[in-house]
Amino acid sequence: MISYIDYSEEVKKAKKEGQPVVALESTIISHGMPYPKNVETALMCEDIIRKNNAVPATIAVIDGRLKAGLSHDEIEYLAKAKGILKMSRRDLPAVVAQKQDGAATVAATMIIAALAGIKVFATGGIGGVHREASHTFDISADLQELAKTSVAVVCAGVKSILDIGLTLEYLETMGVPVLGYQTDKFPAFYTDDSGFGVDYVVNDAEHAADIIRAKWGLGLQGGVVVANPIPKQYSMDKKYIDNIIKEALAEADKRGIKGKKITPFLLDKIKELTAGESLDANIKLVLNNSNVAAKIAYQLCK
Ligand code: PSU
Ligand code: MN
Repeated sequence: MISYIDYSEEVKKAKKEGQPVVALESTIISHGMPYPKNVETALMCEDIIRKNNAVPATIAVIDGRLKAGLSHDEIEYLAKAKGILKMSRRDLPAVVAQKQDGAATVAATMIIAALAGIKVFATGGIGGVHREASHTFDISADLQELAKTSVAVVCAGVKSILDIGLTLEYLETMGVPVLGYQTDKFPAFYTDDSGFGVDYVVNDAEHAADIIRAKWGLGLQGGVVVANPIPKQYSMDKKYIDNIIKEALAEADKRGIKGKKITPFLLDKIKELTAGESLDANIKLVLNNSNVAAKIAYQLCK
């Protein structure tokens, strides 16, 4: 069988020694944040993971090679280059065969992490069921991936640019447990409470690892969502951000923006309308998720 994956030195070593590894996605670098905050954040996430005795594996495809662990230069490249493909499950075969570059979404990162034997993945927010999905059919491939690929995803919930209630229904249908990390409230990315609950509350990383281990021990394939709220001191005002999101959605509608372009468009618009406050919140919550993911990966290794 052809090997499609290249490991960074530190990931190779960690795998050999049975050390914990945490995957990080790259769509957030190429499409989720502006330069140079995107590089700075990506590198800070890696450092937080190392400080917690785990090894970071930022994931992307470069020249058709699946990368489990990127160099500094590769991260810089993905952060700066224009027009890097936002790559989900459906894009992977063509990107590999045509030796292209691709920034990995949550779905693509889960696939590559699973191939690389990585069990835990930290990101900002997962994709979900879009508002008006009943006629647009826009449901992120991230949800199907969570249904079938066995990687635990630590995130700050989903943004209310999506239909949070329908996203949670979809996860229930697909058998994906949603664990609240030290909370019974499902977080809404910029805010720590979406108004919806979680399935199970976990008190700490060990508790989360116990449930994740039991899922896979039972032979139940698929992911687990660990919903880790943005720290209280950084949580934005709900009314304020809801109004901004409404405005951003109206703008997207007016311009006819659809499909894979909609999430990056809305993120950028929200950043502009909040004069950068949403970007600061985004950075804080990703760092917080990297911290928790490293702790869970460590517990799973024990
Ligand atoms: N949510 C964010 N920031 C992001 C994304 C989602 O707050 O950068 C990215 C993730 O990579 C996620 C993808 O997997 O958007 C979902 O896109 P779509 O809805 O097109 O599947
Ligand atoms: Mn979509």
